[in-house]
Amino acid sequence: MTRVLSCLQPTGDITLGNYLGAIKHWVDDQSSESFHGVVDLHALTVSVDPEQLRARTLSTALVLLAAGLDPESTCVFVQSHVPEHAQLSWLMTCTVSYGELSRMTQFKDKSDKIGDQGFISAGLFTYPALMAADILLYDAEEVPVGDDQRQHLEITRDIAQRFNSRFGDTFVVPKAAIPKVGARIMDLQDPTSKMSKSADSPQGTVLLLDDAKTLEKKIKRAVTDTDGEVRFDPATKPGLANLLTILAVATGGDPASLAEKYTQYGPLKTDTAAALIEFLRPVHERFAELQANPDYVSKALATGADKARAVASVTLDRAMTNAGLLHR
Ligand code: AQP
Repeated sequence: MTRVLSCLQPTGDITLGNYLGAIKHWVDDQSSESFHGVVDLHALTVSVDPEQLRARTLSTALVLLAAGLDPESTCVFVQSHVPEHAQLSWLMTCTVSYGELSRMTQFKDKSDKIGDQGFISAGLFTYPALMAADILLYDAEEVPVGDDQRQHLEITRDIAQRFNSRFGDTFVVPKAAIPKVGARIMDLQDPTSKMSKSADSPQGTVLLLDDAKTLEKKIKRAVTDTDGEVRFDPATKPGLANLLTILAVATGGDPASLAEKYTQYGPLKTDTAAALIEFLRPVHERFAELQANPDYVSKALATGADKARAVASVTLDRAMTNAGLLHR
């Protein structure tokens, strides 16, 4: 069985992009070798209200369980409950170079957004080291992620290989598993930008927990183009391609074949909204059930933290020993 790890940041409300690009695949492929975390330490790299962070961490964990991760077999945990992440992160910080960190597009994008006058934390610069620790602690062979995470996987592989060549075989070098359809869901109002939790685009961002009416309104108002021809062409018709992709994932079809069934944009939007509402209904129902059962959620997270620590502590110990740190 393949050891799998992938995580989610509690940086905002979970989007349809997070679900289609990542969470759905975690649920479909889950096993006793799957580890999925809510990485709350990453959310501290930008300023955030403590109460809001706590609430988002809990609701993100709830979403993972509502989506169908089974905490009896799959390990579902909160990153800060597993101190090994922060500990290994220092070793990773000392294994990655300033130059490599400077080339990360997420640092450039997020620091540009904050601007020269704002507070750019050192954590926003060094977070790839923490992310490498998140992955390498679990000896993960595969990391199922959306397309935006390619650069993070590359730097993690580079860090693992460098550490292994300096200190001997310590880490499994992981590879990314990126879905064929739905790996990059775009903003409905700006289909050349990725749909994102922290983007300031309320009409362009479909939230996983949007009610049916809101969802329908957002899909129907999605930006398309004016040539009126229905075909799957992400380069020249990104808005339409995005809708066809959403419809394809919701119905288990293929975007190019689905395009052949339509001659007008209106019916495509109507069908996409209807399919999406049905597709998300079970997640909404389960989320409401779990909200009413906080004991179940806290027990699941406590079990997840114990299971995660049992694996992570062994890897951390191996890495510390190989790097030359003295045993107590
Ligand atoms: N638009 C997307 N399409 C497909 N997959 C996506 N993912 C994110 N956006 C899309 C995938 O969701 C997983 C969790 O992402 P994350 O929480 O680690 O952070 P992210 O990739 O930076 O996601 P966001 O929503 O854009 O968050 P913010 O706004 O905080 O930066 C990952 O597997 C990701 O690929």
